[in-house]
Amino acid sequence: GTANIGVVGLAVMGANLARNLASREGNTVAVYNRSPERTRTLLAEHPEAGFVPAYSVEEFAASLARPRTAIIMVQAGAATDAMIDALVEVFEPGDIIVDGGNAYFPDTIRRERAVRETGINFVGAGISGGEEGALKGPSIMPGGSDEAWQTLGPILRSIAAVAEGEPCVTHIGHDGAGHFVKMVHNGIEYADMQLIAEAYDLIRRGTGMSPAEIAEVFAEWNRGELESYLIEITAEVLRQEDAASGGPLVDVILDQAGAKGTGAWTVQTALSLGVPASGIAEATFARSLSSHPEQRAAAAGLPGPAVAPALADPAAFIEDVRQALYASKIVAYSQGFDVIRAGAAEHGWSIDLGAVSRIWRAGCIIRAQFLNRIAEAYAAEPGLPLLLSAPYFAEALGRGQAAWRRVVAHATGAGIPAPAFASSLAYYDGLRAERLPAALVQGQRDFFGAHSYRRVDRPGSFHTLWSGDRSEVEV
Ligand code: NBP
Repeated sequence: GTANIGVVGLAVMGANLARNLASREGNTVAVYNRSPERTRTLLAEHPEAGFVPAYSVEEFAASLARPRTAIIMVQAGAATDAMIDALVEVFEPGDIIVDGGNAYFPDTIRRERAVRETGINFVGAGISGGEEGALKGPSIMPGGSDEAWQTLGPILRSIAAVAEGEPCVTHIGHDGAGHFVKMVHNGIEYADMQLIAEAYDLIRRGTGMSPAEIAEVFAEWNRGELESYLIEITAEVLRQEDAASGGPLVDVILDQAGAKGTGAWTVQTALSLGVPASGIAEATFARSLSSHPEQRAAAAGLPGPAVAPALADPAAFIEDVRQALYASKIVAYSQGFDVIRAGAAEHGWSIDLGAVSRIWRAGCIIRAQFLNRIAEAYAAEPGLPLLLSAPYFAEALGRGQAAWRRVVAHATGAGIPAPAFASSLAYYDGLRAERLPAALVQGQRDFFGAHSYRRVDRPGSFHTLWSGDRSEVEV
């Protein structure tokens, strides 16, 4: 075979990734798709790419130079399993199968274990950036073995997005580590989007500004510390007029947010790891709440505040919202990195958190200036136990916390839901509290379940004889 890399699955993501690969010096790309029409169309539309087409997996395997390296970009789930099985039949030990789809990381762990038995390398690689990223340069999060990374690294580096001269790809860790980190990326994306949506809602309902006027606010914010792709596209969406109604597009879009499951996976994973990823959870729940029209109709008549609080100074309020957004964003990212750290410990992955923040600076949906600050925090202290306690973030939170409180107070007073703002603030206050009412919870647990408690003044575990003479015994 003559091709150094192959792509299986030529729907929009696979076709774009194949074109990206073909456009890089030194690559010859073999392409295969279950139904031959897609392959023919891709070849017809992109003769410049010099693709080597295959119409069976046998032909595909024969077209690849050894060790064969193929990236699967088919529908996640059963289709991915089917393609892996088919490639395992025609590949040989030392070859590399990459799953670039959106797999759930436990599936990747399972597939890696099964494929490894055959001597073939299996790499689950999270690829972020959507269609455009696949074509022009995505952020890539590969797992799998060190051996596979030797071959795959240079190829992936050649097609990845570039941030400040560095390709946005790094070997995340073994087996499912790449898909795990991609999952958390999406969870953080949910939180970031929800925070921006809450900021918009608060400004709109607080000041009465139009979406087009609020677009200018976001455009302005995009020139400061909030600079990011999501803030940038928010301005674009808010500016958009609807041709049919002549009004803002955002006012005619049905207000029920969809989800493909990666936010829920992140929250489920965080729960089982015992990591309080409350910002991501609130963002995921906010989408669920929006998507229950029957419940929203049932609640529509429930009372809100009798008198809406007036805003004395709308411009000052907008600045408060900006600071609250930045503070809440710091919390969401800190929580996301905690999920990665806990997942790495649980699964035995050695994940460089600073490197993760660097490969998210370009190509992916959460790309932002802000990620440089995270990279700097981990560079200064690789073992940082809590991202938001790093000096830069601690200072920013200290600066923003008064505004954050005013915004959450206004939201609750006005009856405007701001679950991600409010829960992030509660998380911040919970962490910094000298004493938590967890002491009372422990007392309750000891009362009804004899679960025992520890004391602040001496070591050991203790139980109060609640149904006896209420003396304390050591257990
Ligand atoms: P789709 O997810 O729509 O899948 C279509 C592809 O899967 C076609 O090539 C189709 O072949 C193939 N396929 C199916 Br369906 N069942 C198959 C089977 N049993 N055996 C072999 N092939 C099968 O494509 P996509 O939207 O390009 O996404 C590809 C992957 O990338 C997915 O995992 C998706 O979740 C992920 N994705 C990522 C992003 C991102 O931003 N990172 C965006 C979009 C998608 P056919 O032509 O013969 O039907």
